[in-house]
Amino acid sequence: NKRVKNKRISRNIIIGSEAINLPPVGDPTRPKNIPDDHTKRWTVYVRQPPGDPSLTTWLNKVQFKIFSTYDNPLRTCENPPFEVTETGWGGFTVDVRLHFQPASGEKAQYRQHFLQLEKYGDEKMQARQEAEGVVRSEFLEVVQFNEPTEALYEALTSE
Ligand code: SLL
Repeated sequence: NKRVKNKRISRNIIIGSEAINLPPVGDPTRPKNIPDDHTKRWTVYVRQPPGDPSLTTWLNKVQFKIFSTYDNPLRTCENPPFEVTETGWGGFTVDVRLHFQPASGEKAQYRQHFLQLEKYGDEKMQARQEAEGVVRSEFLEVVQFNEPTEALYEALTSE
């Protein structure tokens, strides 16, 4: 696995979450089998920015470590969509582990994402979250490969 000297390649990903309110207990449209204290449905995700080349050229697998009281809190996504959907009542920090294609020889990289469930930001932002019925929180993350293997370099520069 020879490495390409003096080269650095970066790719962008979006790490984000979306949360919506669940219908209250007693509402006939509330999904069944959800604990009474859960007020939100949320999704945490890793996505490619619009217009970017395919993530899976270099990204092999994503693990999301969610709050320890959930069943099987280490959730593994071997294929897109790289996301986890759950219900709950409170926000917490999700550990996001990015695993790269084996030919890349790269070690996993770690990121964190705070699962924002409540409206946030200035008045205008909160008004939009209210109108859309969704609280979304997204960050652009840069993933850098320093002196990538020849295989990874090939894959990334031929796309
Ligand atoms: C706190 N940081 O300590 C927060 C923890 C945990 C939220 C929030 C339900 C989990 C489940 C849920 O929303 N937990 O049903 O297992 O206040």
